[in-house]
Amino acid sequence: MITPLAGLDGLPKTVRCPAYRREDHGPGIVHIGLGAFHKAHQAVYTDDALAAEGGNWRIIGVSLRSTAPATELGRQDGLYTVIERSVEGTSARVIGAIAAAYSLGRDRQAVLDALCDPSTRIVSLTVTEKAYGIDRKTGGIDRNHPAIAADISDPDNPQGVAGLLVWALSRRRDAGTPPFTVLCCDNLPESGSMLRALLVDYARLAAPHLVDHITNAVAFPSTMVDRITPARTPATLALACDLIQHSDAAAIECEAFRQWVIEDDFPTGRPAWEAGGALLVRDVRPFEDMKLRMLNGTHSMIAYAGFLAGHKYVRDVMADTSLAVLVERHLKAAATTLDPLSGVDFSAYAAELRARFSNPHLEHETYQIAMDGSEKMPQRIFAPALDALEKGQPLDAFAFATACWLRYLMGRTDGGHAYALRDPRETEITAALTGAATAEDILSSISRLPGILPQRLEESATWRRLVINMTTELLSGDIPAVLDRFASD
Ligand code: CS2
Repeated sequence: MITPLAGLDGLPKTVRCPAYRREDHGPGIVHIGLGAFHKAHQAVYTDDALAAEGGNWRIIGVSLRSTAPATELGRQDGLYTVIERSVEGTSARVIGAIAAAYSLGRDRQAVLDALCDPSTRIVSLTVTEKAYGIDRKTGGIDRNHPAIAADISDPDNPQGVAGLLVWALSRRRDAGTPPFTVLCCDNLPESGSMLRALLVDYARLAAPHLVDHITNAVAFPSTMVDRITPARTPATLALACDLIQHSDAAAIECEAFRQWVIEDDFPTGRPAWEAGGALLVRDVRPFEDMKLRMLNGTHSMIAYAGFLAGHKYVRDVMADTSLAVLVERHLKAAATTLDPLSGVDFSAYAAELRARFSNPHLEHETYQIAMDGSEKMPQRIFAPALDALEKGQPLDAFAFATACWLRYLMGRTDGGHAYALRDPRETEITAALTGAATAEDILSSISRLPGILPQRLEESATWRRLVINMTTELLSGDIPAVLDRFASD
């Protein structure tokens, strides 16, 4: 009989288990955003760190919105399976790094207590780009963002990232507790400075006495995080059950590859993440740019072009010969915008990415990656496009990705099938595009939305011409044929 995962006894020998006694290690991290990516990434590195060097560094996981992750993990004493899948095979590992799992709505007091507890020395985050409430034009807060607006009007009852962190930093300072280190693990450029600027701007309105403290006394190391982690499906849970011989409602699956580059700035200490292979460096920016432009930028291009061409998974896009050519071109164009990075060969990195995208065991949906484009395109496509423009390099690959996104924003496939954009600015985008029929109308309508397309790019006649021509072709129907044409150009 299959019983639920509740402890480590009775697991098959093939399953890797925590190599430390969980009860010997107290919590030291509060992690906000208890999704699959955190469970596949930072929690795994922390598990390795605990096994190698111990310490009180287990994680209190917090979901801001849903209750499911906390419920699933709560029932299993924080244990869950990571299924690692590569061409070499499939393996299961049970992670013990999560000490407690909360949902803000349900366990509010426990979350606030954990944020204020002196034992919490790091607060890390994977909440996705849209949850921060960044105004892309100013780098400060977007006052129309629902969580920011709610927290400004009631800062003592925080709901969102900025509100919670500033509230907790204020309480800690009043209590004479050193501030925690804030570690942003989302796919954002200069993630540490970005989050600091956001909190400072929020504090100006909600807690002006804290502006200096946040500016000078709190560390915000930047990071580059990487592990492809598709959304979980019923097949994931069935596979977990086969592998661990127990049911595991919190299991996730991901690729075997993982990478973490971290700026080493932790005044109150950190787990020995290098034991899991993390690279601790002084400057993360070049790694962030490489990953955001080559991996994530190509991913977004794959998502829009692939979805429009009728491909469900990233691996199907890689098996399409025309799209594979366009992927290779995009990787090359993105690499060309980067400054050299000592010890890293961008063409080897590109080859590795092509192999990772082709992983036959991952069901990574193009529609999943297509989500939240207005939050992703600026750092993934427009920033390298701007650099290319300034360096006099070709803009074609970035214009192509942009044209695919614009076509995707029409919300309807060639065959007339309507789909939701799943973008935080969906209502605004759809309203802006109402009545837009030509590529020129579409580009102008999206350009008018604040904070999406950089003005210097819009001012480039070459850029506009390329985007308009490519979008016109994509609007002409038979997208696979259009993609074949682009690939053979
Ligand atoms: C993807 C990322 O969904 C997306 O936007 O590009 O989640 C990607 O899989 C990860 O950043 C890989 O580390």
